[in-house]
Amino acid sequence: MTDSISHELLERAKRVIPGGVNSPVRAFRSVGGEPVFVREAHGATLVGADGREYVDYVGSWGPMILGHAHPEVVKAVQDAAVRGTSYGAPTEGEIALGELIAELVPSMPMSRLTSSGTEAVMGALRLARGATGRDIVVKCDGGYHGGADYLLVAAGSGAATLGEPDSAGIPRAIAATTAVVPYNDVPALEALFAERGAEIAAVIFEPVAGNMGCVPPEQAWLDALRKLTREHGALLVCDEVMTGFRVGLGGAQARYGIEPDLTCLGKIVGGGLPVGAYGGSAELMNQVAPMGPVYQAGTLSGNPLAVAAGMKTLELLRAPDVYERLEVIGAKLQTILEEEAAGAGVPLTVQRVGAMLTPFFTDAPVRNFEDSSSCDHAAFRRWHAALLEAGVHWPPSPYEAGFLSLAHDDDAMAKTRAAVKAGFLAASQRD
Ligand code: KE4
Repeated sequence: MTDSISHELLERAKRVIPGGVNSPVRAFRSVGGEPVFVREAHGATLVGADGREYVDYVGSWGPMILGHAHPEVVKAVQDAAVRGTSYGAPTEGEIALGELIAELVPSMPMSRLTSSGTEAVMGALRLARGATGRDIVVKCDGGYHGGADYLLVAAGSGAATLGEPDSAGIPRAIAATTAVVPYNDVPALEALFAERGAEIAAVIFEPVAGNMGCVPPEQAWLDALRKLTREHGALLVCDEVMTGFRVGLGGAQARYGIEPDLTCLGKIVGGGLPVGAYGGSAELMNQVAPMGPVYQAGTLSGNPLAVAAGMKTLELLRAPDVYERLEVIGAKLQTILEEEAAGAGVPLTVQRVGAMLTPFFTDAPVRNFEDSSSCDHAAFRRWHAALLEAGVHWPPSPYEAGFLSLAHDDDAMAKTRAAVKAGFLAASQRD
């Protein structure tokens, strides 16, 4: 049990919320045990309901790259709140965020804000289908792009973690509009386009996979994605909800030189408040209502508090050397994991891109969802439980990535090394 107060809160929560959580992965179902109910968080530290402190690597699943409760972000939200929390009418702040997105992500000269990554992805793919007049969307096995019906097909993240790659409630006719290929698998992509290229509206992919664990893209894969979509008149949709502003100020597309037709953002772009965005050329985006026939809307889209948090977060990420510092911090954690696993004789492959990484309990590289699913998840479970016991809050799934922030200082790393040492000792002792 995590702590008695969290346990009591979980029992109370389960009476009014499915599983006691508002998002399945938070329930710890794939690692066992019970979640920590959070009282507050600051920097790299999470404070549980009983007051116990943890070094946090969930980071709200990516948004908290500056660290929790950054004082300048908090102030930006407070200053916005006293002017009103939502208007349902346009504001100058939304223009400023759209202009900043266009500056930082040149493939998005025009964008539409939403309240989640799921909505951003839904908007982008509806636009792709509307613009091409085609129905088929291609995704990767183990790729996760939020909760749209047609994307919960061989999904990663929560669905895979729960061992149910296909969700109940998805009509067969809807699932049939989605084709699935393994990540990093060029022959499979070529075969699919050879067979169905004329039907394909878009390929959506994570430019660094983060929902099968952290799996970097191979260059041949990136080249094939762009070449085949262009050849067959399909759109390339880059889902940067997780990687946007995480693996570089311009996202993964800047890091790897990807030229997408549409990009989806989320998480960091809202600085911890609900913001998603999708965007691309004006030619494409002006097909979205009210300018064109593709409808998409949202009561709280562009919410002034969320926009304030996002703007301040992106402004702070523009400071000099931010991503060099994040690279150093990420490398430090990777070294700790590799050294302590070796010391305990535990086979481990750490895959990292900047400030996101995953420890895979295997001695082989992980190139796709099948590789990720073949890792020793029982060892991960023992490792995760020992870390929590030792005061480190790691994402409760072997299919997720750990997220670092600028606040993960040497003190956090020292605490992490001690916890990780205990974790690999536990992992080495079979059930
Ligand atoms: P949201 O609707 O949860 O804001 O974004 C969906 C989404 C879209 N695309 C990618 C690449 C994503 O990683 C996500 C959401 N990520 C998960 C964590 N892997 C969110 C955590 C959760 O579901 O609670």
